[in-house]
Amino acid sequence: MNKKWWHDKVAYQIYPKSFKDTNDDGIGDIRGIIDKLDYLKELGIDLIWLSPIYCSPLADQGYDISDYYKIDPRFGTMEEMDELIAETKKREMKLIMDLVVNHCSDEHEWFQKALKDPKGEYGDYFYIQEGKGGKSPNNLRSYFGGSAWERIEDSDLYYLHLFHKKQPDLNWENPVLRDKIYEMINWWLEKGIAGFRIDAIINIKKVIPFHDYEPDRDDGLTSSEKMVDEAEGVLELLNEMKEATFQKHDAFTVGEVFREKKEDLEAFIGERGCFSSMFDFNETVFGISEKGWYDYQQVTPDDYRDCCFASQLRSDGIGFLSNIIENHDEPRGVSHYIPKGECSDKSKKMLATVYFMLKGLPFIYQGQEIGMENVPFSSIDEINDISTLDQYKVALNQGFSEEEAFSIVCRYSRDNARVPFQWDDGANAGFTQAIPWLKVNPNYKELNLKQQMEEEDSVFHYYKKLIALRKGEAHRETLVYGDFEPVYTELKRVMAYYRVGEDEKILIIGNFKTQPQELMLEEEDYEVLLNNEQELASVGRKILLNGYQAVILRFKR
Ligand code: TEU
Ligand code: CA
Repeated sequence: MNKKWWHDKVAYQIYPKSFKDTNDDGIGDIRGIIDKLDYLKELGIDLIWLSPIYCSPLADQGYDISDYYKIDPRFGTMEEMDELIAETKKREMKLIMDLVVNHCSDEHEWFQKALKDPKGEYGDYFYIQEGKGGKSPNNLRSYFGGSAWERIEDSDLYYLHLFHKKQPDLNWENPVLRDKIYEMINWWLEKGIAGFRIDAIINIKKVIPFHDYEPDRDDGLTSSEKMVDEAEGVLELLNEMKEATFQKHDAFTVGEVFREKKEDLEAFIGERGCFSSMFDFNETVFGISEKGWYDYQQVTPDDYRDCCFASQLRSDGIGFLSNIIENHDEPRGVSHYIPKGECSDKSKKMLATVYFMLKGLPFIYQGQEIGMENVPFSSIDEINDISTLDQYKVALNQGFSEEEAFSIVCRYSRDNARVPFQWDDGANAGFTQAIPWLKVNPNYKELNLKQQMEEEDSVFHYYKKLIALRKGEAHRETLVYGDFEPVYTELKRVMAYYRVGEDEKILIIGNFKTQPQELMLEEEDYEVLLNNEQELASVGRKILLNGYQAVILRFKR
């Protein structure tokens, strides 16, 4: 495998609105990120993914962009953005931005012009179609609920929005639009950013002409996923984009790709793939049913392991996946993957250990490094996320009571991960002096960075050790490039694998049980590289893992 500059990086996702507020308006800002760069450096981060900070009505928290060339004043100014780019460079960190080009905001100038003259030049930037006998052009359902078509006032025309109606889909069949997008990408790359996380990109290819689908719920609609799965030719578009932009800049790109066709993995992330990497969502979407994500069932430890391993084996010899336990669209990893009632510092460290050493690029979502947990929301009025509000409606329509519907949508709500970062035990967890845009998790008094920095065996210090181990000279080669080999898969609630290097084999094991588990090692002769406890009980080749113990062991080859 040809080595690339990004292979050995540890990445960190910042959700700017909730990271750090410096001007006391309750909203995180670019200045707050600049102020915390030294903190990220200390943690060991060298690649930062910034969720959108472009001009936006924030209907979908910035994933609805009204000007790709401007910074939203709530986040700061272009001067501050330039400063952020310069300050990351100074610290030898790479900064990537979010590229949201499946859709833009309905407040974008392009869309405003399209509305004025749907048959004109800008009309062709979007999917604007005539209705069918007073109804929308087809029966797709948007990901955020309701029809994916919105009627344009005083006309029989509709525009397509696979997400919210404030996010009209851009027409990728139009070469003029594509050039506009490529121009914008190059403009940012020339400014000095290192690449992009590419939003919802699998959705850019549509099935045209639009046709109706067999309804999958009694609303008569069908998930937009149906059309996306049926569409052919997304890779041609993505390769064109790569050649026109990323390739020339040796940029790093990580795609938000769902449900790609198995045989296409190489075309996405292989040596000549259209992206550098893509997220592994195999385990994150496990348990989400056709009915909608409100109906999701918690993943068991064995399912979690099997999903991760399947992805590892699938990408073996092909390329680098990006591994996560959470992001801004999901519940907190520790609340999602650790069985209810078993969440503790120890189990949090165990989960961190087993996902972090998988082959690929580890991403940490803000707050994960201190073990932030889901939020005990007390009423639907505390929820801001449009997607959660939609699923709440779906659940009500399915016959659940308000109380039930609220309790089930909370489990997977995107707002679990979107509440402010817990910096300290002061007012609003040290995030802001004002009223935060989203409530702070009340557990911040006991769970915050300041306290964890002081406590030597905190989750934070453990993440530091994990990162240092992964990036340290001694084992980097094995932990980045070594083969992945599953082991002890016959044991329940154990997640274990080897990373096999030239002259060493590194064994990563986590016990997903509160009870101890016994394990027979291949050899007696090993070195303990990391342990989430003080001791490892052993007799010869036999080791006894305590409940939720995790260890990383090194064998010579
Ligand atoms: O998420 C895409 C998204 O919502 C997917 O889960 C979607 O359901 C999938 O493509 C269907 O298979 C991204 C962002 O991360 C999210 O925050 C935005 O709301 C969304 O795109 C729209 O930009
Ligand atoms: Ca602010």
